[in-house]
Amino acid sequence: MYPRAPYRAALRLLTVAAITASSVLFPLFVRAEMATQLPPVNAFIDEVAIRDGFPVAALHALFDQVVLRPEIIEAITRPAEAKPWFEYRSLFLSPSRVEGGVAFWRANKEALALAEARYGVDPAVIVAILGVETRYGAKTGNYRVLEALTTLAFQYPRRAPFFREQLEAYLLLTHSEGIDPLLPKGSYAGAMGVPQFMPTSFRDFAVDFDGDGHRDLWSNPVDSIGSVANYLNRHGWQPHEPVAVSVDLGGMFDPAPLLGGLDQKPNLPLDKFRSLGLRPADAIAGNPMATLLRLDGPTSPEYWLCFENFYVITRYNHSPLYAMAVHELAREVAAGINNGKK
Ligand SMILES: [Ca+2]
Repeated sequence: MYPRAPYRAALRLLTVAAITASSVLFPLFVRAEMATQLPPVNAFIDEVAIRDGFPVAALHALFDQVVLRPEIIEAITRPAEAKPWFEYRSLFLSPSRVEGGVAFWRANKEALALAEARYGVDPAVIVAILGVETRYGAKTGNYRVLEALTTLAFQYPRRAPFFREQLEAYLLLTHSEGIDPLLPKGSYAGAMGVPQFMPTSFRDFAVDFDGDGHRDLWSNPVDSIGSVANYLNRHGWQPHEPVAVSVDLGGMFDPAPLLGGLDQKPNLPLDKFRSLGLRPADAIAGNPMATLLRLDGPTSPEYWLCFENFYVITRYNHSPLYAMAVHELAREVAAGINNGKK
């Protein structure tokens, strides 16, 4: 039943009053801000249309449907990597994540064996990366990738060039893969699928590992496994070499001058650390290049010697905390697999 006319008029007045009041108090909630209301978005569209040969009208029609998401700017300014190590570690080393890794490994053992044969990468590390990123594909993110990348490209000045490059790569990627760019979902930063590839990584390193003609990182664990292995291989993974080893300082008073740089690139031969009295918890063969890392334990610092493969994992996510979580999860999942074989 429709309200009678005088009632409708009163309702309209009330609505106008409510909107006016709320736009003073809560301007963000009045209505969503559309991307094409921002002049730089329209300039970007015109640029990309010329550079990549997209029809300009189609791009404008696409971005007319893109809503800017202020909550993404909030999320990116408080990442998990800002936590101390012992808190960060507990997020990723839970028993359920270890058990999930053992189950994922068993369900995908042929693809993992093939990835190791083709790319030389330890299956435990591939499984652990997928576990840390998305719990083996269970949590791939609920933001529209197009909206996340557009918001970051135009409302996060600190990294605008990076996200504009990712946005352009995303348009090219969805075009070449025949995907509607409005559909894929991902993290608040626009990372996609089981392995959380950014668009440039997807274009450069994703592989169709099951040979069905599509690179599907959203729902296909086989393509995801091959793509992570290819990514690590292309960033210099060294087959059968160690990642990191916990180290006893052997009474050294101040290890600070030995600590590696921010990027954890190995900078000294292991024998140098051995000669200074540092004692690795596990035997390490040969004399590989290493770097010393200090992490915040719950009561005192932890020290680790990290090798080239640790650095390679930081190419996936530029954080030593991330690489160490991957390394420890890989070890625990591998132990679970080996226990099951006995
Ligand atoms: Ca495929």
